Amino acid sequence: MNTLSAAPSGSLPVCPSRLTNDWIDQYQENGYLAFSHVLSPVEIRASRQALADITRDLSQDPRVDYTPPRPPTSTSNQGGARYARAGTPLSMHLESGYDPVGQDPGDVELKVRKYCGFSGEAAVFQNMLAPSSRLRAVVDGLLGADPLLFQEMALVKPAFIGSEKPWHQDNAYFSVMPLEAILGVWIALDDARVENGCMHVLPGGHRDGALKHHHGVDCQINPALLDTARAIAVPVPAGGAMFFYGMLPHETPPNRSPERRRALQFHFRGAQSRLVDEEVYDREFRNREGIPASCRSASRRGF
Ligand SMILES: O=C(O)CCC(=O)C(=O)O
Repeated sequence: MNTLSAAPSGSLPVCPSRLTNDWIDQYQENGYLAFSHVLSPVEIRASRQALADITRDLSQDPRVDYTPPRPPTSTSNQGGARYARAGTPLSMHLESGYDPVGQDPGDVELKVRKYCGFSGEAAVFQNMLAPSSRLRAVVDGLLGADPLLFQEMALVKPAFIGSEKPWHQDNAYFSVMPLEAILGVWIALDDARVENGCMHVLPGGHRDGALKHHHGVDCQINPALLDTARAIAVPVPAGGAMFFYGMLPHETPPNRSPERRRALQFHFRGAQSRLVDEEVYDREFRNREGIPASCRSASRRGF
């Protein structure tokens, strides 16, 4: 892994209010763009506070559905306790092996690994997604007018115990066509560095087609299928963001550092894209040998 060629987080370009053709060319060439100052310091603070409020609300409200942790296994990082508010998309997932019952919300917050469906919970999230926002100026510049937000997660790597997200292409998890019409936005709420689990990408890898996914600790690509010597780390300062193709292979390593790493992630699809059924997607998202390569096809085939 070529971590030395990663840009120091302070040296990212400031997010432009409008994308020039040079930026668009760079996106098409490398499969991603990374900018600082997508969120203001006020938005960073408000986002962190909103996640803390969600943690307190979910972990203290007896009406919320609670799933206790499963015994940790070496093969899955998804057996942690979960909270979900019925009738809403909001849920919160904790790291494996942690029992939050009876714990202080401040302690629980330090063990969260993921929030789903959170954007309706605070104005700061709605504002950053509004058509007039800096974030949307980039998304619209890359995907065209009126992109559709179809997935949102806040992804956290707690200090010392944050688990890895192995190599994958986000399109392996979806079933949207055409494949180029998906864009992920990953926004750092803390300085994201190699040590606390920043993004690592394979520049240009979005042009190499679909790679076979299987279920290991997560739905992932066998690294032997990737030229990981080409991989680079993409450190991003708090408030900065990476915009990337759904076909771009990427991963984040575990966090063994004392610094927590929080991020927001949104997925948009182009206005003309469409959701297709599994059979249609299997014909589209297949590897060089013609084998269906998505996470769902891996589940069906038992790997
Ligand atoms: O934030 C992370 O650690 C991983 C994000 C990611 O790659 C994903 O969820 O697709």
